[in-house]
Amino acid sequence: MDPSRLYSVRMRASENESHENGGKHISGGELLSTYSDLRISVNTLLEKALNHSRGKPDFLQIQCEIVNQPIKIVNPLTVHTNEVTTVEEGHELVRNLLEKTGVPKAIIEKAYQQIPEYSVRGAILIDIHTGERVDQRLDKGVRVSKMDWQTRNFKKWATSKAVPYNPRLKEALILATKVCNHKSTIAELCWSDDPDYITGYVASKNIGYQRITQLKHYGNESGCRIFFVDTLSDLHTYISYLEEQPILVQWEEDHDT
Ligand code: WAQ
Ligand code: MG
Ligand code: MG
Ligand code: MG
Repeated sequence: MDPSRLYSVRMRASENESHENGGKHISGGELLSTYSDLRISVNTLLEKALNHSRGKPDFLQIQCEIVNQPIKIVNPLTVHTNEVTTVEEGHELVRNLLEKTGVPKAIIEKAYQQIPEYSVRGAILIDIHTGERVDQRLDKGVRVSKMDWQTRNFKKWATSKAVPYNPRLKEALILATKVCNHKSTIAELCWSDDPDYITGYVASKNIGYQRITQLKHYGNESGCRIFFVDTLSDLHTYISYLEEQPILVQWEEDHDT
């Protein structure tokens, strides 16, 4: 990839109406592409939108724009898979892991009480001191973008870690790595809104990317993406980091030792 000419490519798709007109979110995606790979990149996101378990889109938008800011290279979070046998066990583990990252117990419970209220196409930000949602983005949430991981390097990493080549894991690990790389992020909690995917995770800089094999039941279309933050006064800077700072995940063998 020629880092001097990278494009940010973003896709969003919804059913009935566009997102801003109340349509149901089907799919979103973001990547970085060279100019010469733009056709392939746009097609990758088009395929993602057209073949989605949440439904067929009536509204679909793909946008390409050149990245002007310098790109930051970041090592991926360490991945660990926790096998659980029930959804309840999964959420018990979520609570334990979040506590380990430094989110207070009462704030974790408050967040859980709020989860059913959220139906957003991005992430919501919860302040770890108050337990209140602070992003004020309503049903949009904050969409993290301008991030990617070159396929060859990802495959090298996956082979070395004996992780199956899973594009969903790749996507989520890129996002979590970017989000947890900011000092104001205390932890992230996520599971998919896709009815056919039940593995989720808790991530932070310290505990890494902790996959949990069951965080909901098959068929359930309620997802979750919460960033627990300690941002105080610089919320605007934090959100612009999430949306604007270009990040390339890159793994070097000797980084892990
Ligand atoms: N920025 C912010 N929020 C996002 C983004 C983004 N770029 N992408 C998705 N979300 C939010 C949005 O609200 C979605 O509805 C929700 O997250 C779930 O997104 O095996 O597939 O893409 O290790 O459905 C995690 C486990 C899978 C992967 C998560 O999420 C693994 C997943 P989805
Ligand atoms: Mg999506
Ligand atoms: Mg996704
Ligand atoms: Mg989804």
